[in-house]
Amino acid sequence: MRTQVAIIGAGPAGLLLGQLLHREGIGNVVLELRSQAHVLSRIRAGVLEQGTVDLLGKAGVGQRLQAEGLPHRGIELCFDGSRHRVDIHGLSGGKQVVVYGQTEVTHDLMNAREAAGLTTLYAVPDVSLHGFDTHQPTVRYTRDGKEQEIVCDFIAGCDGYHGVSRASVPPGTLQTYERVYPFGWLGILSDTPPVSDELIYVNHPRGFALCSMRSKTRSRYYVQCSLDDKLDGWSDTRFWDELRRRLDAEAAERLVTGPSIEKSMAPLRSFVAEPLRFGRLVLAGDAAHIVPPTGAKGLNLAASDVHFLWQALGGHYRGSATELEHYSERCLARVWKAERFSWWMTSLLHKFPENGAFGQRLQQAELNYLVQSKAAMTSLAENYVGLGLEA
Ligand code: FAS
Ligand code: PHB
Repeated sequence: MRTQVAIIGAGPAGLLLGQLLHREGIGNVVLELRSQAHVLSRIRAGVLEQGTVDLLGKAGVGQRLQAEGLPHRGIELCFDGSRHRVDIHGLSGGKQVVVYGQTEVTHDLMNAREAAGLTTLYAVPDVSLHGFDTHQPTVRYTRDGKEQEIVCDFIAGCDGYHGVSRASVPPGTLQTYERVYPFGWLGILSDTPPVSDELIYVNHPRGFALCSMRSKTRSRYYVQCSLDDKLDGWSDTRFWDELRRRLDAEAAERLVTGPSIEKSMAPLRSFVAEPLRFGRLVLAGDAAHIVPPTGAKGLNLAASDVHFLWQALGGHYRGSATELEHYSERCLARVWKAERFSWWMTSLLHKFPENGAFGQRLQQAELNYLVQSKAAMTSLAENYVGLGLEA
């Protein structure tokens, strides 16, 4: 088989890139390790920056998002038993975020890809990348017991943190930066009305909690948990009790509980691989970087990488090499600012026993300063809505 761009991974980065390239008349094939059903079963991000919303519109998949997405113009910080609203909209010069689950984004992109009759190979277990230091790289995989090969101009590695793309880069050509956090997030999805109209980020002596949502009738909650915790050790009852203990009295009273329809644990890390391009192999999204989800940046960073990659590949086929040459540095400028913000939000809101009583008091001082300082809340607001693409 021959195509212009072979895309590895059918997560939001791979599917969004495939859609944008198709609308540009650039042929592409997507190869995905897991089944389509498995990809759709994963519950992940929930908050979209306006830039991501706009890009999904350009990809032709903004209709349901416009109809069902929930615009959010503020968040609440809860600590010392009370909640403080941060006026995201007012402090960011009128910007907002939209709550719309990553699962729905993926669904919309898959439907659009299918409607366009584009090739997506699911459940491909052994993808390997070759010759990306030449102008004719290839991707190999097995189907029906026979080795298959795709000849292409570019390989887009959109296969996440554990994917094959970054792993295929020759040793010594990648510089990586990583910070692993000493805790994880336990998340629950329930068909219960959200405890509040806006997201509540909680700093509590027992640990972090987050109250989010997917719609007016479907809630998404998280509690900080130990890396030693096991999912089967967290019954629904234990989860709801723990969430209630971390909320302020009014929210705890108002919390509507119910059976979980999904429950999962995720470790937290900050990670960046540099550069993002190796000849005709380019990395985008979680394949290149990971942020702790506290700042709601993971999916949005994947979208901004895809924006730059769409411009770079489009430029190449129009005869301009500039955008491709600057792809990595343009992505990394934005990635590192989001890494900083995600690290800052995580450091501010989670329990770090190793930081001791002094560290805990510093957190309290920073939270009290934050909610009393327009300048500090403005900084939070402009990062939360997302810095501009060229910021
Ligand atoms: P993805 O990981 O979404 O997609 C990569 C795709 O590549 C997957 O479908 C995978 O199956 C496939 N793949 C892997 N190896 C392959 C191979 N060898 N061959 C072919 N395909 C391969 N972000 C937030 O903003 N908020 C959150 O609450 C949040 N929660 C998260 C929870 C978890 C458990 C994880 C892992 C991430 C979470 N994130 C969250 C971040 C998440 O939303 C990512 O930023 C987003 O999925 C990035 O999209 P992609 O880059 O497409 O990577
Ligand atoms: C979510 O709804 O899954 C979500 C929202 C905000 C975050 C992280 C996760 O910061």
